[in-house]
Amino acid sequence: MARNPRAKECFFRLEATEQPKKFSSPGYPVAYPPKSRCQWQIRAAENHAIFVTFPFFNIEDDCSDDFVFIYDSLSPDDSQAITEKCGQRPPSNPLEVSSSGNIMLINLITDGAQQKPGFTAEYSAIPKSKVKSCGGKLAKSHGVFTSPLHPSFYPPAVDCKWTIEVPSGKKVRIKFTMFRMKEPGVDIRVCHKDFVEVMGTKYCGEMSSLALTSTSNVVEVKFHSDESYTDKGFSAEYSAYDPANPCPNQFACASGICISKDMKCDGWNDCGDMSDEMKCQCEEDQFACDNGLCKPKIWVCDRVNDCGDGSDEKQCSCDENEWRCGDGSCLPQDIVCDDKQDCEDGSDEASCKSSSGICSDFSFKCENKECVNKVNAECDRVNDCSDSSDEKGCGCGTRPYKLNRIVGGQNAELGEWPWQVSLHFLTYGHVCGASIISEKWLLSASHCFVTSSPSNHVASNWQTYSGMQDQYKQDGVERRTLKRIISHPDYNQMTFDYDIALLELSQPLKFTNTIQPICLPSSSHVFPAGMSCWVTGWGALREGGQKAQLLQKASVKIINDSVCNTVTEGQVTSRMLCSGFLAGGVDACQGDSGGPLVCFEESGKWFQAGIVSWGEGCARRNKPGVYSRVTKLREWIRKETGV
Ligand code: 4AZ
Repeated sequence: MARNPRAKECFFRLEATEQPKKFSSPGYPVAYPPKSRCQWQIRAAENHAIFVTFPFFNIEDDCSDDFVFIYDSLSPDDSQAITEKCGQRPPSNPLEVSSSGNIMLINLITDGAQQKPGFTAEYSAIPKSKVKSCGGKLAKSHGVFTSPLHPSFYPPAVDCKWTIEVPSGKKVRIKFTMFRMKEPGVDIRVCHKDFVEVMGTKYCGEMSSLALTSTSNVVEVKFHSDESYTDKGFSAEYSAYDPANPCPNQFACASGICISKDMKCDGWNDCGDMSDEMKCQCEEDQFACDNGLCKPKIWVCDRVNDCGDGSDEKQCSCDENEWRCGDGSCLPQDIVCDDKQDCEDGSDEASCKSSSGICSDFSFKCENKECVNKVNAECDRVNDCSDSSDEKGCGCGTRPYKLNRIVGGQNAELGEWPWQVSLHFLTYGHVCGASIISEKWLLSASHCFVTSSPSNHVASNWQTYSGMQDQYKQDGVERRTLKRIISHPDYNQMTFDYDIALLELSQPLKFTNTIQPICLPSSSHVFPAGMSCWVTGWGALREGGQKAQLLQKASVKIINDSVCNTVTEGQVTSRMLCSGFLAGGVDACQGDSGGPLVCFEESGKWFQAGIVSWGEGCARRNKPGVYSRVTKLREWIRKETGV
């Protein structure tokens, strides 16, 4: 660092007081300089710690190029590193750190390539007692406790102990609603650095569901952070329960949590530890897996390993020299990759690497008419077409913000689904969803516009909101009116076939961190059965329920076409696909219509597989959501919009 002539110009000594003060990176908000080595040394009075929050943070995405390093010391000593961060953070997930003592060092290191706006920071001194005082006795029958300073990063070098005591005869259930104590180079089975310890077991890393039960009416929870690297910590709820009746009118999982009795032996791991699926007598419509689990019979031979031991897919395999199509039928092996569709679902031509140049329905067609027989060749960062047309128009399907994936529940974060649009009709507020496919075009469902009321097809009756997360907040939201609604000419109001509409905006959108287009899959793109995708919207939170204020997200699985056809009693056409869970519980619902079903591809981009269309009710068992199949409608979209 001494060799860098710029170092002196970018060295700051700051004095933290209880009154917050601000600083920002050089060049903010335009861009930080290339090859900078900036240091901010912050000091506070004795018996104080330093708290720093970054309201704005946008550093290059790759931490090996540019990064901010924060230390619990005045020199860059790795053993006292608090954290290293890069990328962009949305305002809903600001970086907030604190020191353990009255000193802190913040370094900004940048390389010669891309320069981003940088950061703003607010620093203040907080009494050390506020940082270090944690733990204590919890004697109520239920309550909440968190790591110090949660949801900010906890400080380094802190130990806390909570003693939870409930009336004798009762036991304690502890549920961590958020848990993140990740540190580089830590084996989460050992947790030798930061940890939470309950009844002799140490927990660290990132956990989405951690629920524990005590063996008596008293339980201790210890929290330890060492000198280096901190994280967001945890938030936990505890409650007393009667061991004779731990879950009144519900099923008690071995982990201690309670679930609805209907969820026992339904083929789904609802407890998280499989205890609801053990000791089940398989019903007539269930398949008995070799490992003792029961799964719905219609899941057998759907190419998803539902049993976990493969037994539900074992007996469906074809002979050695045969190929098994998605619907389970067996055909001679030599029909695979012969550029002819032999299986009904095209699976025999879906994964052919060699490019024979012959075109089938399953090849990607380059602009120069060449064909590429490779699965999902578009936008995968490999030039497959000699004219590179497979990698054209790929500025889509990415989310600029670094997201706070640890937030529990199904509320989406700002910027998490930047292609999601809310469609408002006259004075009704939100009625349908849509997705951004270019600056000027949105994709939605025909049934939002073609109804018994002609006014639904009048463009000027609609308002579109992009970049929205909360229906009551306008920050960063772009409102556009519609110039034109194009519903598919073959849309059938009775069957919902061709349930797709294109919306032309009166004014183009400007793409931002929270407004981005989704990638459209080519007509040959394959979204295999069993793939996990996401559906988003402000629709009803349950069947017949109220619409959501905050954008909701749900992870759903692509369902095999023959299973889809069975459960919908033959109502699906080739322009539709099923996604969800046959056990029910997760689904799109009224008000989500027109919104996107998106899947993350290995190429690092999100593609839209479906448009929320219909379903029998919402989240019912054996009634998955039905979506318009974008691949089948891709050419119509191109013809109408040029996208
Ligand atoms: C609707 O009414 C609707 N469960 C959308 C999706 C689903 C059901 C109904 C799927 O817009």
